[in-house]
Amino acid sequence: MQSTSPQLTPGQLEQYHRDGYLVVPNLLSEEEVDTFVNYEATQDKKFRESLHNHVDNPQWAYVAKHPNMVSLIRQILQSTNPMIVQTMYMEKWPAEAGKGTALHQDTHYLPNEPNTLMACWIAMSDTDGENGGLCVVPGSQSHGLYKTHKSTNVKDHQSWEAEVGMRDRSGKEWKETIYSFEIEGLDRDKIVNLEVPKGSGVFFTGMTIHGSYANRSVGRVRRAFATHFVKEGTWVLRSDVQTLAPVE
Ligand SMILES: O=C(O)CCC(=O)C(=O)O
Repeated sequence: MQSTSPQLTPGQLEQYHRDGYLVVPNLLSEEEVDTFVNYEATQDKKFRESLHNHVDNPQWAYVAKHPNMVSLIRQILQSTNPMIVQTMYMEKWPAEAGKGTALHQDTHYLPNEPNTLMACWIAMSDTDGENGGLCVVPGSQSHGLYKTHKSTNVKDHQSWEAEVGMRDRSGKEWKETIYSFEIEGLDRDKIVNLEVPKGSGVFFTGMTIHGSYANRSVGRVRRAFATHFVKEGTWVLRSDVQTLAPVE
């Protein structure tokens, strides 16, 4: 994908809305991915705990605002000015049996009104089921928010809990506990392991069930950069990520 304003075909858009996700090849070049990965290798890992590195770090902003991705986000959200909510860079090393993220819907983590949340997850190395690549449940975006419990598969998934502040449009504030959400009673046969090569991306809705498992490969690091977007005018309730960033 070389053009600065790539567009999805009607067939790709239909696929996105039907399945709740779409894999798009070659969003970033090999060189662009290597530049980011090499930069991150020099950084303290604590840096990755922030969800707002795209605001003041040029390397993170470069990926989060990449024109190939933003052009497709604009098209999917039918929005001239989509806004960035948060960014995450996730590395999973095989030697440490790097754990994954229990299967969830992003709306559990990022309630927003009206719900326009979506994500673009870019593979920063070759990824697949073996090295803990992204998996999705096609069509799951059409069934509302599923019930959850705290993740229980400790071999595969991180397990954590945190308290976050919430603020609604009227200024009312309260606290909520969020945790490693895991969908209750999920049929594992419905889970599809995606094979996403380095530089390619997966666009998915905030209601699409997705996650990942541990890296069980021999020597293949799984790297991914995820950016979460909403349409302009959307209210994100969590106060720690309420300040949205424009895409340019
Ligand atoms: O890559 C993963 O392990 C999970 C990513 C994820 O949950 C997300 O990007 O929203």
